[in-house]
Amino acid sequence: MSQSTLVIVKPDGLKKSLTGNILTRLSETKLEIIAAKVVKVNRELAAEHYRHLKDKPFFDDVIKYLLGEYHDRHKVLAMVYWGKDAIKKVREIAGATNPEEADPVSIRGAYGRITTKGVYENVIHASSDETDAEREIKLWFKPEDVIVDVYASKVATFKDVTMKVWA
Ligand code: IDP
Ligand code: MG
Repeated sequence: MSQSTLVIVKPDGLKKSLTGNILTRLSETKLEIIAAKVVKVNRELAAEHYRHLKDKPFFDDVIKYLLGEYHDRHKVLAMVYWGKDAIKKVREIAGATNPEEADPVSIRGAYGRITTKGVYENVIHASSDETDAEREIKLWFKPEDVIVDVYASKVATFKDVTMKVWA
């Protein structure tokens, strides 16, 4: 069954110039990229993305990490991968959450680390199930950013919408 999954190259991945290596590893899945953008993450987006962790002792660290505060790289690369069993295939190549326990040939096993402060710098995010994938993709992307209609959308007209346009 075709699925979509959100992949994020986190700030450590960008700082360490790992984007090319990560995309090469992910291409082993033969999945299609159907959306991609560089995002300057704000606190609201990070907190909503990690809302399932809000009661964890490491919640503040994980927010700071995604915001780029530990890497002086205030950006991430967000992508949607699409195809058969996309969620499982990407999670397998990503590896376990704890980079020290992850398979050494997985992305997290090869490139991740736990800092002396205890932050899991595990290089990428990958959605863990279909419910999370839908919630996360709708959080990070607008319907027109995703070139396959993976979720229902509608046309809405707003009065007095202000937006930035090219000068
Ligand atoms: P996942 O990213 O493998 O889906 P989640 O449990 O959803 O794992 O946690 C989200 C992120 O929070 C992880 O990728 C990692 O950066 C961080 N994290 C999770 N568990 C811990 C922990 O026990 N200590 C420190 N950071 C953690
Ligand atoms: Mg998760």
